Amino acid sequence: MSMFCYQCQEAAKGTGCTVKGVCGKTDVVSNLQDLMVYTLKGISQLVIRGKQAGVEMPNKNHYVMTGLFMTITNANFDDQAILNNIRKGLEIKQELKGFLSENGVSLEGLHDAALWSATDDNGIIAKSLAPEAGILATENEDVRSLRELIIYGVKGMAAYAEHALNLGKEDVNIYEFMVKALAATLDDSLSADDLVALTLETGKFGVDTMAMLDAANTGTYGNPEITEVNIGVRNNPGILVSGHDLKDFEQLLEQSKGAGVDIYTHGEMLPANYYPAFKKYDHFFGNYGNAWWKQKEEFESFNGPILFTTNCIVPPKEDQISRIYTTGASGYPGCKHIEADQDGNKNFSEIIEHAKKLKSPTEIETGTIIGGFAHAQVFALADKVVDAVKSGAIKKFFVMAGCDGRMKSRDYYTEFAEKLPEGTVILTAGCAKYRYNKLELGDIGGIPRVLDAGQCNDSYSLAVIALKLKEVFELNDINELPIAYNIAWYEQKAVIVLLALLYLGVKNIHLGPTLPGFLSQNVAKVLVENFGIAGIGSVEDDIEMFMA
Ligand code: SF4
Ligand code: SF3
Repeated sequence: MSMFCYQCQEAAKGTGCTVKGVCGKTDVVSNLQDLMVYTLKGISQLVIRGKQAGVEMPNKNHYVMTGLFMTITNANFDDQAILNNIRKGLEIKQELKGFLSENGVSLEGLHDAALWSATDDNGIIAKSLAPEAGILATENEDVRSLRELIIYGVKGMAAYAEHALNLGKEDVNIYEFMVKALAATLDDSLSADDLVALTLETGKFGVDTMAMLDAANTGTYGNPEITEVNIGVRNNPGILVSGHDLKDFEQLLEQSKGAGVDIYTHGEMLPANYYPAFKKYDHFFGNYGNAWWKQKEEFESFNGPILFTTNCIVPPKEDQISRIYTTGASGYPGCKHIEADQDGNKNFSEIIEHAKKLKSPTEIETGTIIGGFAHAQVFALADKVVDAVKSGAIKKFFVMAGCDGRMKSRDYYTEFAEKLPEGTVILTAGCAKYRYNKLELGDIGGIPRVLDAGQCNDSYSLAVIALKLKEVFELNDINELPIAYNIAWYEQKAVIVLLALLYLGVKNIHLGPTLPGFLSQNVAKVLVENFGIAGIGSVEDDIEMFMA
């Protein structure tokens, strides 16, 4: 075994990747990512030590957040970028240790994660191979499972918090929670019950983070509105933008005005089409392609350069590397990385000039898809929706938010959407939507049967809609609503979405296509018994069960 990672749904054999990631991550990158997290845990323990002694510690919140973000699935494959960031972390640890000593705070009893250091890159690489830096260092399977569940939740939280920060919104309570949670995963005195409680608290901060990002997005770009998105192409050179960061998207749109280059969204950037502020750009044409895992073929036919603002990157073909640019927490060896200046501004001129030299995109689809059903838009239609429920025209809503992935078993979700009976409406968010957002599922009295709220973080919108419906129908419990949850997960953002829903009291969520490999039998049992979490079965059986 040269690595161990089980943080995503595609973990080899459902239990963990041990030689190379199914995602394409090498053992070197995987081990460095583990060491990155280990270093963040150490920094967190140092911060907590100072706090407990009443010392105001230097603020390292942004470093912790970005470090976590760099380790989520399919965000960063660049060993050098991760190595550089670990080096930075070691400097921070030195600074914090010095600061504690100067303030008379003892370093005694601190974990190796806080204490270790290395003098050069060889030392860092050697440490990344040390057993204590890896996930399996926690021997008890249940404790490991809970610790990792918390860490993955916090990774997703960090990603969303960074997007909010890019739009000028942050919340120190969220950062402090990340630090507390990371430090707690080093604490052997915590019982399984303590860790279960911390898992739920992670969900609470997940709700806060998604609410903050929602406020940042809608406060900056307006409320998403019903939009028909063009999925064809135009005869100009184009730039394809993937990932989740709207600030990057805006900066590219601004800088490419009048350049004769069209901008297209890809994957999780599709919901950018729904925001009023982006509609004023004539050169913003529409969406090209599907969910992340089809990118190799779609990037081939796109012909132009691609900008990754976040995950999900699939290791590209050798001859595509020169056309792919990364920014923010994302990275891939050989791809040009665009850094922000001190004010957060990025210069995209190179990618714009690059686009001008390349062919316009080859058409792979034509027509439009509809979306933009985040909370404000759905509230604007509330009377219609409520009437449809009261009249029985809508019998049930299905929350089918989350992620897509390349596994064949995910055909389940397309088939499930196709076979849902009349009178059902799918509420979606995240790249899971690509499994059914191009099907002809019709509408119910003008309400489309697939309502797309936006990106995976906009699952928050779906929770807000559910809470509003609970109020309108004067129910005591969110679980009394005619809403079923059939969620597809893949990476750690889906973990924070799931924990957020659990915190909001949503029960009986079905999770697929497989349950997380990082859930031990006992932890899975806790989730089943307390929250009614379940997997998926056959499409027919599941529909019958949900409709009963
Ligand atoms: Fe395997 Fe997923 Fe980890 Fe990649 S992120 S190494 S596919 S478990
Ligand atoms: Fe998709 Fe990666 Fe999760 Fe934001 S782009 S949902 S998988």
